[in-house]
Amino acid sequence: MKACFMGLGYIGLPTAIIAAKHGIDVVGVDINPKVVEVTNQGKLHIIEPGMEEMLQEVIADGKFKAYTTPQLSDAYFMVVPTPFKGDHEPDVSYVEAATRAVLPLLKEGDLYVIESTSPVGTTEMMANIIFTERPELKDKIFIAYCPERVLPGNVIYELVHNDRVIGGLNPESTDKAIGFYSQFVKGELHKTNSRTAEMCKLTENSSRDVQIAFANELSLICDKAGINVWELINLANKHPRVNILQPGCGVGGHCIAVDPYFITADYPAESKIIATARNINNYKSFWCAEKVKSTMLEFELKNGRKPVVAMMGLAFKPNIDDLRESPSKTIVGKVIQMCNNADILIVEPNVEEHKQFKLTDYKEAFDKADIVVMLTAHDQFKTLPWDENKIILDFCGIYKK
Ligand code: SAJ
Repeated sequence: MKACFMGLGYIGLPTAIIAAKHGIDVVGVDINPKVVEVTNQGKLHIIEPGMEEMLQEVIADGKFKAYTTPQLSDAYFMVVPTPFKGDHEPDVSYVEAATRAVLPLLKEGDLYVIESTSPVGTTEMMANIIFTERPELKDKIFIAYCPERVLPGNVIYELVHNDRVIGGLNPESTDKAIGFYSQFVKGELHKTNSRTAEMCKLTENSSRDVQIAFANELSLICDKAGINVWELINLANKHPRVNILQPGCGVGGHCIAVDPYFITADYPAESKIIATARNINNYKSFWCAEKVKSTMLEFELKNGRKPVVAMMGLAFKPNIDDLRESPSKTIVGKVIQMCNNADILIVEPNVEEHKQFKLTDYKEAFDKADIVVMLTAHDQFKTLPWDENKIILDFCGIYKK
């Protein structure tokens, strides 16, 4: 079977490489010629441990090649972005464009799969487009929705070992898709229909957003109640059936902070907890920025000078270099905006430089600062000893106090 992956991003490229590694002839397609060029040179344009060697192997074995246009295959995978347009309205135009690009190549017996996180009903919508343009293919090709749930930074392992949900437009499509994925997925492949598979992906991430919102709400309550929220959660989790997640400075990334809107946009009257959780997690970032501002003002009133402030961490989660949709960045921007000509030192140990912010070494920033703001729980920050002479605002549980 020859497979064509439309979209060579964080998910498409690793999946294409893993499939090729397991002997499948793979064509990778991306609209960005630079991505195609760099990939064919055996260089990764995304950061994923161990992936570059694997790319070079599958290119050398002649099992993988990247193009800017789709090539005749037996299975086509839509792994393109599904961003927002307007006010949190899902945008499936990239999925539609990729579908229309492969339309002329589709033939009887082919498999068409959407992997991109999509609103419920997208697979049916794309099937209508296919059968409108190519009526002779009706009930002659297999169509399914198969979301991925890999954790950035652990993609190679999880792509092979995670269970997957396989949602066919009909049972024979589910079986056809299972036939493909079973060539390289060692996790269990769970059968369902396309709508349930679409909703499953959104449900997984929305459930996590709600759980994080509960932890963030606790942190606001505890700040007012004079309780250490880290100690509280640690104690509550001693209960055999309680598992409260950790408060943070907000929720970042292009998954947990995004996917819940795919549900609230389509089911606004019903999805109340999901919508409120999103608001709480967004509000937490503003609350943190206000906390920094008021602490800086108190310092100035008490000491007769503006404080030096260290903003520790720009990445959206610990120990990665991904700054996309990061609440830390939002907070740093707000603090700089609100507290003009204060001395703000910005730290992100996982990136060399940043086009918007001048970066300072984390030890130097910590030593110089009057106020230390812990935003992202990078391991490096855990080596910095608590210092009674500094004001430390720990929004991400470095010191748990
Ligand atoms: N966060 C907290 N407190 C916590 C856990 C996370 O504040 O207790 C924050 C993180 O700091 C980060 C955000 O939430 O800003 C999201 O981080 P994450 O650890 O949830 O991971 P992601 O977004 O990198 O990956 C998630 C995963 N989904 C789930 O865990 C249900 C991953 O499996 C998905 O594949 C991925 O979304 C995706 O692509 O959908």
